[in-house]
Amino acid sequence: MLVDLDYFFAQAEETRNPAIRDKPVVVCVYSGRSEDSGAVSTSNYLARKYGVRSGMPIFMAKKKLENVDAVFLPVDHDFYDEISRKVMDILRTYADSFEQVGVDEAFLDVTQKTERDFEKARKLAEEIKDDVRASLNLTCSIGIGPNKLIAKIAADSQKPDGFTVVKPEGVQSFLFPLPIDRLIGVGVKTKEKMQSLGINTIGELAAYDARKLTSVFGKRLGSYFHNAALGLDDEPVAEKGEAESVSRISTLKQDTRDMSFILSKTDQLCDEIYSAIQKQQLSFKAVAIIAITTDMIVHAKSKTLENPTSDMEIMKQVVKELLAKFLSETQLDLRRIGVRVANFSKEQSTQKPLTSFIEPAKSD
Ligand code: TTP
Ligand code: MG
Repeated sequence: MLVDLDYFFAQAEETRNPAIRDKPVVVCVYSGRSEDSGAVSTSNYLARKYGVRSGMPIFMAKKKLENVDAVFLPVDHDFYDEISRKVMDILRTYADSFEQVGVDEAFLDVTQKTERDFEKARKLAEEIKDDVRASLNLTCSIGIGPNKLIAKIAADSQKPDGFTVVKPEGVQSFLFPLPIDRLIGVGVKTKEKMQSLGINTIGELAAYDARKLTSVFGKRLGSYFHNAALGLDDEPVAEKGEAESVSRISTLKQDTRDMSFILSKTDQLCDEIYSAIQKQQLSFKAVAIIAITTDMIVHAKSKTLENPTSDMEIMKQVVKELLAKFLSETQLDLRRIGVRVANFSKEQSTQKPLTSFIEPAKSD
């Protein structure tokens, strides 16, 4: 599935100031050259009704919202990044494998989790939507499909708060009527070129002679367009770079701040994480807890170890420390608790890496 947050920057602004929710909200990148020079980053759906679009000059957006009680705000990337991290922390826990793309989007491979059952996937997606709304007061749009390409197009096809499921047998009837620029990789220029060949819909692209297509667009792109138009895609969902982590999160049987009660849950989560990372022979160097208090605020506390380890007792011990620290800082009960380990290295090294002599252990 692909999860995409709705009008992300503007929605983030609404969460910190709910009073603006029923007004057009426009988030802007001010260039600083003159008062209104710069471009619109994004806007809420109310502003979009007036014709405001991402990338539009600010003065034009102001013109569209003349005599309307609208809110114009400067971008605050630190704030959006913080919310993005919290969202991704939640989403990650629902996936067999997870791939964040951009600040407000992620692919979740849920093949195993749902046993390839699209009805189970539908229920899981509903759970995810409820979870993101309850924890962070944000809506998102979700697309479910047999591969990443279809999931992405499905997610784009209904917004905001959208939900679109495309089963394998429904792929072609979903895709074929769509205009070609809904296909990932078809921009303005490609669209014009295809239109000059008489191709206007994805169905027409699928029916177009594959050899002719490669003679126009080259071998690589031509065969991509041909396969994509047929809904074919086999790219795996894979977390890129070093950000990889494994996490599990769970709702407590009751709201509580009882240490031993919570620890019995985190121990269980640690066991699950341990079996997941053991299979891949990974050592970890960072441990975090994710705590959602009864006010639905998501807190994360993490600690970086001096050396990578694959020892589950260390994992549990650090979780205990972090939990004790967190509980000493809040008066509230916990509603949900999660554990995350990260900073993996492949070898089960017992030897101290050189860096451990330079880098002191830090906790944040
Ligand atoms: P998108 O997911 O493309 O847009 P969105 O979340 O605002 O709206 P939608 O409901 O259609 O998903 O982009 C995510 C964020 O990236 C968006 O909130 C702001 C930023 N962005 C820009 O700064 N400039 C742009 O031109 C676009 C498209 C996005
Ligand atoms: Mg979005």
